[in-house]
Amino acid sequence: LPPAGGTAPFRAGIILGRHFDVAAHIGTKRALITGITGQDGSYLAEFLLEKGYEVHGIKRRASSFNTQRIDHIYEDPHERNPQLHLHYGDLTDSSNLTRILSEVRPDEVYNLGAQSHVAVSFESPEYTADVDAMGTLRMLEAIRFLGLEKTTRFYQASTSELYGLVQEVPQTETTPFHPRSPYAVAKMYAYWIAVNYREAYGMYACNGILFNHESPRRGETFVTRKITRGLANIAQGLEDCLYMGNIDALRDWGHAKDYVRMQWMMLQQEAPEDFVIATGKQYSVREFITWSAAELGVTLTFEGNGVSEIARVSKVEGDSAPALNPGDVVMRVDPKYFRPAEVETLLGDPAKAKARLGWEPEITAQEMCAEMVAEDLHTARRHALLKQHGYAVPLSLEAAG
Ligand code: NDP
Ligand code: GDR
Repeated sequence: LPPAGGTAPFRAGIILGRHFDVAAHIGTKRALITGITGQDGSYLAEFLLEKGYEVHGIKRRASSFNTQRIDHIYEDPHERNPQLHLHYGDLTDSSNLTRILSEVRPDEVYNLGAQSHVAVSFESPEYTADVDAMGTLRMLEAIRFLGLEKTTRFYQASTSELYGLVQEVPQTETTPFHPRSPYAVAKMYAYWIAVNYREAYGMYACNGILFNHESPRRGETFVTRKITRGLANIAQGLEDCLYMGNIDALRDWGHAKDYVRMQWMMLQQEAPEDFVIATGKQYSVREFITWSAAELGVTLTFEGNGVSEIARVSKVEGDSAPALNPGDVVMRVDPKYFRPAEVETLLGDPAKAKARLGWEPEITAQEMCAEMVAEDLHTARRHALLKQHGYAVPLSLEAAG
């Protein structure tokens, strides 16, 4: 059943989501993305629009604008035939999700919305469970309630955090889970409820077990972005020092652009299956700090051990770090950022994704790091210029997590 036709009412950059022009969209595939304003949601929306999809996204109401990552693909609904539609909603609100699903009747749902920060989940465990675990159930149940379970395909954003205390190296689709945070436990419920709806109702539901993936759009308090943004600011004299947690942690880092391609590929198969998405390469947080500094022309020497370690500048080359001199301390470990239970090491084996879907990551962790530093340096240079001319710098130095 198509939704009611009509022109979308639009105010202040947001489609209020009740109606859209159906006639113009017959034959076009329709996708609904929860978490469209996040890192993955923004890349996935771009990707699906390029493929000719009509894309709907659920956006939370906030007291200030929160669509920065998708502003560049935003389309004024007054234009003819817009392909991107935003709906106000929240994964904690069943009636809202049911209404949006009944209006959009999507061919594909990508459930990316989540309280996605592991450290924050220790601070807000109940909320994390409500959004990440119950939110997934609400989406699946709304699809079933509306009778869409045989027509709507469902992608669940599962995570390598499920492996937690790892039982096998590298981790595959069959490695046992041992979650180590309220976030991972909530995501474990989401994983199994997606499997359950597949088995119980024959629903096309897939879990993508994605290892860490980053980009210039990564949230500022995840470790890679905290490092690239922090060091770029320090290099330009906007901050003094980067305070870090466990820099011995090992991760398998890929690029979000590569990973959203695989999210789509997973829903194009004949039968639903779960896949590990990873690069198969592992590096430490300390190595990521070293690469980022090198991109700024700065060589670092680490002193101490993981608990009271510092990084000192030993050499500065080029013109990216005018504020730094040999001897400066740019990083200190602060145990405040240690987690109550840590995931020390993760390394994925993407062999199944390669064999079955022909998927391989195209961007290396080092290339991604270079891209992130370049973008953060560009912003830091702009901010340094503002500061130099006496203007306020829009810098949020709060780097919780
Ligand atoms: P982000 O934190 O960048 O984005 C999360 C999105 O979820 C944002 O759009 C956010 O909205 C939205 N959201 C948060 N709470 C709610 C809520 N209550 N109701 C509706 N939407 C909500 O995450 P990523 O893009 O990095 O990750 C996407 C998904 O993939 C997440 O589920 C994450 O847990 C999972 N994942 C991520 C990995 C990674 O390395 N990036 C690896 C494995 C899994 P707002 O913008 O308003 O905050
Ligand atoms: P993670 O990503 O917890 O793996 O979850 P994050 O970048 O937050 O941490 C990676 C590792 O770095 C260590 N670390 C620090 N982390 C942060 N955030 N800040 C620090 O100062 C710091 N110092 C060291 C962490 O302890 C950890 O070991 C991400 C999220 O995107 C999840 O949603 C997703 O499911 C997993 O990746 C796969």
